[in-house]
Amino acid sequence: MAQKPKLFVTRKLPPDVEARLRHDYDALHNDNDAVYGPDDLVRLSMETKCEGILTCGTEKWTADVISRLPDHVKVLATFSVGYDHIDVDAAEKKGLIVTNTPDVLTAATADISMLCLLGAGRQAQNSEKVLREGAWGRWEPMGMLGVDVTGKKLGIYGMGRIGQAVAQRARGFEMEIHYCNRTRLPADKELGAIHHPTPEDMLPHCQFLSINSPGGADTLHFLNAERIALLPDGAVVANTARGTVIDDNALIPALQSGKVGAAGLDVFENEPGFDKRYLDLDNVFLLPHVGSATIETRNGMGFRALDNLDAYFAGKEPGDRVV
Ligand code: 8YV
Repeated sequence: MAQKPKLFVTRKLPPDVEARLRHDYDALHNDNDAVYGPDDLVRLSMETKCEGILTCGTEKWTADVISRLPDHVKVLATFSVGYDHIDVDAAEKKGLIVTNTPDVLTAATADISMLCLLGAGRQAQNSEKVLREGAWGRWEPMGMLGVDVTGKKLGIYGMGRIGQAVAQRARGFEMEIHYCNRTRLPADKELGAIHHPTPEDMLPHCQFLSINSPGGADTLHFLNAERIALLPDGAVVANTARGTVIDDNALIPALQSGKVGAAGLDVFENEPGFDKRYLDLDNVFLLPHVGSATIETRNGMGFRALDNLDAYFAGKEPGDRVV
């Protein structure tokens, strides 16, 4: 019987994914689910003599780590659609194939964008707190007031797969969809959404703003003080993309002043750390990066990553090759 390919799996994955891994690969698993630092990544790649690595967004594949990988490592499959944790230029230089997991988490992440828009808009965190703290005294005409989502203008920054799925959901709330993308979508994908070639053009329309762009250098601190100033007063901001897209030093004062009425944040710069000043604000709805956190979606991500690895080891082109 042919030898199973050697794989290094950096995190503990859902049981059905682990079962397929054990069936098809000679893999080093991470049963304790430790998060490996740069030296561990290099050492374990060497010790396992692996040809493939299955990683998550928690591992940082910097140019330094990639340059120190042994030459037998040929393919790095990430269990994520985002790949800002991988220096793709360094990977390309080393001839390392990188794959990701698009499509399978589009719906789950778009759902969480809507949850952030609704949660922040309706101040869900404060309502829940009142119940948890046993402080629900009486119904009040002016108590727990949020703002309507229905019928408002929603701007989507980053109209890729997830942005389009947010638009589809927001249409159910009768929102007027605006979007900012380098290229305009064809009519069958735009579905009446209003294209803005620049953020500066779109932001003044955004009673609600949903950030669905990739992370990385191109979008670093996109939502800065100058751009926040362009939003309508009291705008609601949701981010399920990457924390780096928001400059916390600009958003936090805007939330304090009420310039930004509320924010729903699922992602943060320097996760699992985050700017603790958010905790002092009652107009933020906070989640710990759960965009793709459903069992169906996490299975889909694992299977998609394995499909890519299976293709590579069968001598075929992986479907989701990034470099
Ligand atoms: C994941 C994500 O939870 O896929 C992505 O890019 O941000 C999340 O869905 C995480 O990165 C898993 O590795």
